[in-house]
Amino acid sequence: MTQQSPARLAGLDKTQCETFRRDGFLHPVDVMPETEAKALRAQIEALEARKHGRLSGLTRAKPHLLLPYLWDVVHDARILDKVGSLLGPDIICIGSSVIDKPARSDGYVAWHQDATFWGLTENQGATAWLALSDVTSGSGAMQAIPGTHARQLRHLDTADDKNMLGAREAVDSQPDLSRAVWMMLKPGQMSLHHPLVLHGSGPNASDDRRLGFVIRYTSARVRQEEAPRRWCAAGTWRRSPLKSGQRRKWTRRH
Ligand SMILES: O=C(O)CCC(=O)C(=O)O
Repeated sequence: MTQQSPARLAGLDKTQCETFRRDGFLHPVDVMPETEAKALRAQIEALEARKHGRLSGLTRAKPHLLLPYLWDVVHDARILDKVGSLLGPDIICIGSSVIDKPARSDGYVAWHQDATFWGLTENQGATAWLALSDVTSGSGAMQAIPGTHARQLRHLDTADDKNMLGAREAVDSQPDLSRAVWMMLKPGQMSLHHPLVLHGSGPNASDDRRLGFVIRYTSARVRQEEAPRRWCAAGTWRRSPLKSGQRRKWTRRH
């Protein structure tokens, strides 16, 4: 796997791991310099320009399978080392997406738990939400409610097309919004969230788009029970033994 930054150890520290386990999410986590995130954004925008200004839904779903520069992000040790701190050395990628909220748009993401439709054998996972633009309360940052990752809640179809979720779903109960935490990010930072933590986001009222590249990782022992044939793995990784002062290498397993 290509190394993209100078040798260093880049796992989460103990406090960060404890925060994720306690709250079900963690932010902000530095991944790459702002300039690098902006260069990724520019690559996506160059592609959009060639595709009449907007990526199709098909291209935005699992785009790392189409676009080498996003494949590299999925495999980037600066992300894998941190996800590995939470999930252990064997990790699988079960999906990715480019999530876009255009400037001054009214799309929102209703309060939900990601695992609702995933059908996983266990919720040993973490979503890495990498910011490619400024993510603020005004641009529609995600919010999450600490400690809601302990159990699966019932969801319903909101029948609202402004709800950007695939099944227009929302949790079937009123979340305690007084406990909600904003997950604001600068370009190049990510948040990490558990498959069961309750989260959502509002419209983008800012003059810039809110753009994120989102990668779903689980432990490699996790299987999809309900639709095994649609299990969509881009590969699993094994972590090399840690040697003092060296960067860890991740190699692909088949
Ligand atoms: O991008 C957002 O606002 C929400 C994304 C989300 O729900 C997720 O990544 O699980």
